Amino acid sequence: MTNPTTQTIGNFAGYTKNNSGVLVTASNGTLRVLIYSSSIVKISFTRDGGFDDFSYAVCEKPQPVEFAVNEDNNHLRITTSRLQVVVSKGAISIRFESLSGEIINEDETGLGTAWIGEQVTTYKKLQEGERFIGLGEKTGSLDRRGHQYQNWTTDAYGYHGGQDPLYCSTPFYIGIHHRLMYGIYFDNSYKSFFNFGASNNRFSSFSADSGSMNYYFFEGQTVSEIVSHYTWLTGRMEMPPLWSLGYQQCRYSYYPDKEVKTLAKTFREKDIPADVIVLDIHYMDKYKIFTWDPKNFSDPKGLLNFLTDEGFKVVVMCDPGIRVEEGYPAYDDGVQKDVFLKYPDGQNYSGQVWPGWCHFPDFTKADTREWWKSQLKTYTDMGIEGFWNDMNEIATWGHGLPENIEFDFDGNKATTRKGRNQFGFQMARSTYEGVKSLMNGKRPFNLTRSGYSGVQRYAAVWTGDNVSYDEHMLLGVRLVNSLGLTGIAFAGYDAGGFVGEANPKLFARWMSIAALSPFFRGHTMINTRDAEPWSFGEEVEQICRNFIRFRYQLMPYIYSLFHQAVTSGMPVQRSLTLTHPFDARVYDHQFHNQYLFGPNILVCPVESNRDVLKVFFPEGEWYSVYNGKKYQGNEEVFIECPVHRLPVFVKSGSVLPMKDVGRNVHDGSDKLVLHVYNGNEGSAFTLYEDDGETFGYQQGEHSRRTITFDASKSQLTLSKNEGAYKPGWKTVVIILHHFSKVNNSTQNEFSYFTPIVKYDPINDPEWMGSETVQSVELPYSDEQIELRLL
Ligand code: MIG
Repeated sequence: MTNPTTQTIGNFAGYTKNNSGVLVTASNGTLRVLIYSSSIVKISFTRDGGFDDFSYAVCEKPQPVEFAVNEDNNHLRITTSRLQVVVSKGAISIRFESLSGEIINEDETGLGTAWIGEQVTTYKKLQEGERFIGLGEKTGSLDRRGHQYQNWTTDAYGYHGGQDPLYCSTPFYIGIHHRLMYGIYFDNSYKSFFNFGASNNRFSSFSADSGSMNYYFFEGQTVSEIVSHYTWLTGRMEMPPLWSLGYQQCRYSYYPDKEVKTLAKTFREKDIPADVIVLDIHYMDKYKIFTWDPKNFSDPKGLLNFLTDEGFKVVVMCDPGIRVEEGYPAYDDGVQKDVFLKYPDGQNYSGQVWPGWCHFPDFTKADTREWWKSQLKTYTDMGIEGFWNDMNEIATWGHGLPENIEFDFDGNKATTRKGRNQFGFQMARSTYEGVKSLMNGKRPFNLTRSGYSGVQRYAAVWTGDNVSYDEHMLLGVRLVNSLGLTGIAFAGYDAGGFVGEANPKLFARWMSIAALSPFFRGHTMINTRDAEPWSFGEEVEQICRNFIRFRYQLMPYIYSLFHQAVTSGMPVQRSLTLTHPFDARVYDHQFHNQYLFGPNILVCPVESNRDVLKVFFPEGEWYSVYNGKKYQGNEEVFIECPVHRLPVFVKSGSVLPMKDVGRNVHDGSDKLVLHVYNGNEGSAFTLYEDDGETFGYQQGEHSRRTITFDASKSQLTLSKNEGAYKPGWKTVVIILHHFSKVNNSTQNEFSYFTPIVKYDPINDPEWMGSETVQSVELPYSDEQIELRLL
């Protein structure tokens, strides 16, 4: 046996064209170019003539699109209406060009795609000034240039700011240079490696331990277009239940049931809106999934009824490990139905985790998914609608999952080496598909810790066991920004931090930021101090109340943002690279935590102990949410940010659809509240509504209305209701910021927030601030509604 050295498919020998692309034969292998759409091309290399096209991530096929193939002495050129793929004759090398011939991305000549033994790598030329974003749940800077990463799903308890890998593997990134950009999705679930010019000045590369070189190249003019292409290919989320967008209260763990009830009551007594109480592992009997602790949760149905009456939903912990114990129904039934992961000799694999020695369902097997569903029925029968998939990296004591465990892979047999990265994804899928089919048309909420590209179709993702300190809070923001760029719009972090304990200021700041994130949940580790909104004193309680209430006011806006994620894959929490990819300031570490919450709200996360922050305002004008103060865009400005005033700004010319707050997301009044922020540029926003709980919206049971502010005519229009759903609003309240008096308007002092009881006006006279606004009330109707604002 010789030591493996680098091997390629060699030199161009010839090609054939077919309906969906081109097959290029080379001296030592084959290159296949498949056209998925005019902007999406799949590139595959093989040494032996075989292509492995099985993929859990990809859910689309090549579309019938026009493309031309031309040949000259040196190149083969495949042209769609958006893109040219140029294959060099001689040593195979690929270049992607725009129609006008600009190089968007190209193989590094001389390196190309190559194997060393089983390991396969594609090397791309590092372009001048090239930046890299995405790759999902990866620590570090927004711009990944100069760094390398690994995809290998890992239980990363208490991870640090530079740790890699974490829980999710999503091998998709976006490259940006010279006012050009592209996306690459490497469809290979072996342990994979990305190098963005780390320790070299020649190439960026992606590589896997084994398996095929299959990658998808996405052309696009904007980052959102590329994210939309990627989520077309790997799928998008369905509408989540509205309640899951409310505040979720978690801890490891609330027990016994009496404590859960007290918790629920306290939210109501304190007038802090909340929708969910999460039951972590202690609800189970000795950590065994599908059971209830007979002492601490003796009457689960009674508890659920109580919580339902209080307006709460419940999310339950779902661990994959099934305790090896005869007489435990899930175990007996699982053994009988043969659903577990196995060693090559057919023995079920056992690993140790909370319940003791466990077997693990092979979620890559259809029968196992069906079995998992039959087990979950015990929850859905009780009326539980929320599910939390944890420990699915797979996490076991010892962190040494053997590599020879066999996965069914839906008939494509694989080992841990290929299966591990897919385990969490397929568990999330099994849970989602299972409970969805059991819930009679109601939408489940599903949360997962581990996942792979495409997991957005089945679950929200949270960033696991973060740590209670300021830098970790900001890291969480960047992780969610990056998950959004990687197709996972419904993501969040443990507000307050999981490991360790927050101090009052940190907790307040964390809750303020998290209130403006897609998935909003407070959580903390076992044996830590209480971490509820009221656990840190009266002032912190009021700050938490203020920001939780602000989120609830914004719910019509937030829900509409989720609908954008459903239709186009657009993230809810938006890295500024989505709108300003070529602006160097966006990547500057001073500003790289900033994001847009939807198109119109700029959030500037900042450490809890800082009172002043330099903020980068993108172009346009921006208004403080506290006092309406106006800031010019395209500037960097120092902003005061005492702990009760996270820097948050609204874009001029925009309209925020809002509502009054009740105890949960479904509560409130029958007033639709439109906040209009004056500006020279107008805006349009689609207000999306539906019943919030069924899949009827997929059959037209929704309401869509475009809210347009036409700045030149100073006119606000709410277009006629489209769709079969009729929202229950009776009144439209229009609140005009920075407008002079309009017909029939009343003028008043306004604030989204309520004063802090113990607030010290001497040290900070602008405790929260307020502004003078005009308001107008109109009757709501399904017909077009117009208001002149002159
Ligand atoms: O070994 O269920 O990340 O959120 O509270 C720890 C207990 C298992 C890890 C999760 C965390 C959860 C905890 N779980």
